[in-house]
Amino acid sequence: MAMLSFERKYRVRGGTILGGDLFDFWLGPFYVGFFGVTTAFFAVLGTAMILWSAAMGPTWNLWQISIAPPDLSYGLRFAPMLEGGLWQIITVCALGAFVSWALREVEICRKLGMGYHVPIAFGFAIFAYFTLQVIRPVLMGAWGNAFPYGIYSHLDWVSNTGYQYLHFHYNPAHMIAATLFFTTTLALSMHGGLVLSATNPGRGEVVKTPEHEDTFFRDFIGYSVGTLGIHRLGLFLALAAVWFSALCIVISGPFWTGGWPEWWGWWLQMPIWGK
Ligand code: UQ1
Repeated sequence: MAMLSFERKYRVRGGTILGGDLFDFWLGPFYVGFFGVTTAFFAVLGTAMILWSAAMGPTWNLWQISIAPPDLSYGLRFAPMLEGGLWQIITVCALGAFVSWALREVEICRKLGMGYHVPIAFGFAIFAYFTLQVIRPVLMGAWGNAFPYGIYSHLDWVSNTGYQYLHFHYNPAHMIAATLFFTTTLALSMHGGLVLSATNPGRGEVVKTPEHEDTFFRDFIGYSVGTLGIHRLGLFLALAAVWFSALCIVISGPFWTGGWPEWWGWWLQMPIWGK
């Protein structure tokens, strides 16, 4: 189906989940929608708060600007604007924009009669952010446990938080997350390489089929996961990586306060070692 007739068929009103016909139109190629407007609202307001906070100093050096959460002494209360209140508003705006963006994806899926895989995948990313900035700080009793908004400062937060548990690589959920991230890149590099090898066979050669792709892996390792299967596997690996990342940080503090190397005591104390 040519693109123009495809668009005439599918680029129609309806399928919205809130607001009915309100903002149910396109701006050039972009769908607007009720949630496009709420995304813009939260993004503009949040960005304005970031600029306000940056303007309060002490630096305009892009690498050094940092907007910190309230001090631990504020607990879970609202803080004055320049003492973490701006961080709190920015966090609400960020979540408002992220969730709005996901719901706009849902509405586009509904218009097209597609599955919700893309918004669900994005939902995992939102969930990871929510875990770091809301769930874990609430479990620990203070917004001050969340990370600051700054290029270097958020990296320092990751480093400091890691060392707080002595050696974060001994965190079992961190181990699983890291393994899943590496396996995701392995799967995508194999998939990208395989598809390009089949579609770029060299001058004068005919483009190859999915049967060739299957056969390559059957010859190579005795197994092909299949052309649909590799995409299911890729989505699973990526989402599992994000899930275990969220898990590895939410258990650090709320459920394990010691160093992570120490957690492995259960293994060293197993009766099988004798004494
Ligand atoms: C694969 O088997 C396959 O099916 C033909 C693909 O589809 C194009 C792939 O991209 C990849 C990478 C594989 C190999 C993967 C495994 C897990 C055997």
